[in-house]
Amino acid sequence: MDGSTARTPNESRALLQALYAEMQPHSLFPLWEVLASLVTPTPRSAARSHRWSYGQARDYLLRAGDLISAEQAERRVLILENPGLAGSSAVIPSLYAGLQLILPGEVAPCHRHTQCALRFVMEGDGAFTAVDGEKAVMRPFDLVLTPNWQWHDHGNASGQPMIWLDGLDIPTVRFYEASFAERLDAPAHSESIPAGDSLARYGRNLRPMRGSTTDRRPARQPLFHYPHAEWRASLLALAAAEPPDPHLGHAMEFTNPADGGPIMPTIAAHVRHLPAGFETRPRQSTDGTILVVVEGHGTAQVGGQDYRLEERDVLVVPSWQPLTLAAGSRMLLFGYSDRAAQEKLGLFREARS
Ligand code: 1HN
Repeated sequence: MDGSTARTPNESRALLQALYAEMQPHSLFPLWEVLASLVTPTPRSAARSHRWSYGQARDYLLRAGDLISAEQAERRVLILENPGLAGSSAVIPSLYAGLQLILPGEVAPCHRHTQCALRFVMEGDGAFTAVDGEKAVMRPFDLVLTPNWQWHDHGNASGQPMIWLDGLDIPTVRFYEASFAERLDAPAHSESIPAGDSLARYGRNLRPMRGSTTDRRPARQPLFHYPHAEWRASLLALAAAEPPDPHLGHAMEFTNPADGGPIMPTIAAHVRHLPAGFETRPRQSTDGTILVVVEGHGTAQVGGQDYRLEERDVLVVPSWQPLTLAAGSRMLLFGYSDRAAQEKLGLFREARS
């Protein structure tokens, strides 16, 4: 029966509202009311762009250092929570960022979990992260990975505090409801492998001969330390050899030597060089990105918002917000994003104007 022609628009609306009210207790809802917000023509991130001043965050972190030990806290970290994602502990919807402090003599106890982590050293020299019992001695602006389900503990036998940026895929793992974690009975894993062993074996375009008994790291994640001295030398050599890409500057990705792909299944990382005075053209990409200023100063514009950038400041650029960077002096930047996961899912896109 065609009743609709006989009804006024108001009557139809009232009947629909009554229908929705009846269905709701049975967990049934009309798609046509929400379709446009579910399937948007372009990405609409709830995340906002934001810059954390390193100096300010550092002061709060050192105050926390007076009040709670790394061992008590398990990890003494200030979360960099996106102001558009309150309560989520997320810096972009898929990833987490935090600043971790480990004071001289402290130990952060050994545990493992299904979340992947990277550490990017902001200051201090000589503390370590041990991954499955192998120490990586950390220097400023080194990148260290703790891949999914590998035992890791941190210690600081140096005389100075160490602070690093933690990047994890916590919100991604939460989304998939796939979080598992356990503590080791001992505070630290036994030191079963000499420090620097994996870097020597897998970090120089070599690896132990296949089938040899010395090929001991997990086949898919053999390398977990990417020293600043090495990535900086590569980036500056690239910068000396050719003009910068108009949208990126000189940019190099960190790769996993096992397959040439991104460093971990969910997280990709890269570094950039911008010559003094260089301004990038606007670029949008679907991967929400966390940028750290390693050297120099400049400005960023993200979706029309302007930010000043000083050494060690952290900037978050949400999905699809146009980014331009202008270098006041020669700038080196480190960045990580969810591009690794997006590429696997066939979602990654970029637009250059
Ligand atoms: C973690 O394991 C570390 O190992 C740091 O240093 C931050 C945040 C959430 C969950 C695990 C670390 C973390 C974390």
